[in-house]
Amino acid sequence: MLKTPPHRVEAARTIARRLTEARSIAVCTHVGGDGDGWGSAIALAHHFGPLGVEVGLLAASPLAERFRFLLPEGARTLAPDPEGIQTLQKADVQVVVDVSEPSRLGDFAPHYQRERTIVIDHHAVASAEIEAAVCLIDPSAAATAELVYDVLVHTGTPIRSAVARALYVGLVTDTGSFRYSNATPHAHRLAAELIEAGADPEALYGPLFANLTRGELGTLRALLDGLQHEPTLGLSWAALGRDVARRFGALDEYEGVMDHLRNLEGTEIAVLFRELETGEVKISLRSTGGADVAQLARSFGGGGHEKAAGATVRGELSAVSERVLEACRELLRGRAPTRA
Ligand SMILES: [Mn+2]
Repeated sequence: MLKTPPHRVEAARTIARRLTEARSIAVCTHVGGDGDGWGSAIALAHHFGPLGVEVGLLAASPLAERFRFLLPEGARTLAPDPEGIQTLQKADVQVVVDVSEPSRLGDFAPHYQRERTIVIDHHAVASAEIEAAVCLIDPSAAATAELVYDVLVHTGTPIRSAVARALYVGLVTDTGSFRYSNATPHAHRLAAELIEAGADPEALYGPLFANLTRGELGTLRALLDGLQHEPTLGLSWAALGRDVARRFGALDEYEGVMDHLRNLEGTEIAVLFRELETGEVKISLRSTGGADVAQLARSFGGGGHEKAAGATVRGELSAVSERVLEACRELLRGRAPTRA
């Protein structure tokens, strides 16, 4: 079994005890939950459900189709409707995974009570944290799934294969399939543990990555057609108007698309703008070098990690994108060039 880093032991042990003693827990990840958020939440359901704990899986926004296969048999997720909110309010413990800011809990946000709230997260956030009784927060963790693993190890119950699979999904998606800087030796060791516990990387590849729809490929074509690149600064970006979403369907999962922007030679910051039907623009930022895009995202009311962040801003696509691009240029100009 992988050893929990010493600075995480106490919190992991406390959380393990509180969850084991609970009769009911409600677990929630952020709006637009990703592989790490849902993998972490569903792993908790798989682990504590069989221990007799009633686990409510809250969906601040709907569970993406491609993660549905991870759910325990017969399980469903609860929207922030009266039933979902009641489940949250009645739960002995309210667990928040992979969420750094209350606003990311959507309509569930007002219903948390500090003394019953547990936060497990790896985002680095300076302010606006969620108030909680116990926190296991470690920005050095590759994924929230890594921290959930620490908690589960301290319950004394072995990691079942369904748990290992869900945690592996968190790890593999948040590390970009073990390609980003968070693909640490510890993350690789954890991957080995999870594979030994029953996660099958090849079997997971299909539902996670080899499932592009024709609509998503159409979106990708539109994006590549409109790709912009400013080589002297290392800025690459593309903007997808509402017409693209109308034609090909809204893009739920865009990491694959982001990869094309990020992978363009000489790119330091990649930005994807997506115009939403709500009159807002969704901004996704990726940094390949030392630029901190989390800070940039925060200045637009968003958040995230140093190298992967985002925000949603009200306004016209062209106006919003020009403001964000100008901020990116300023950030890149202020940095010593790392590329010739
Ligand atoms: Mn994460």
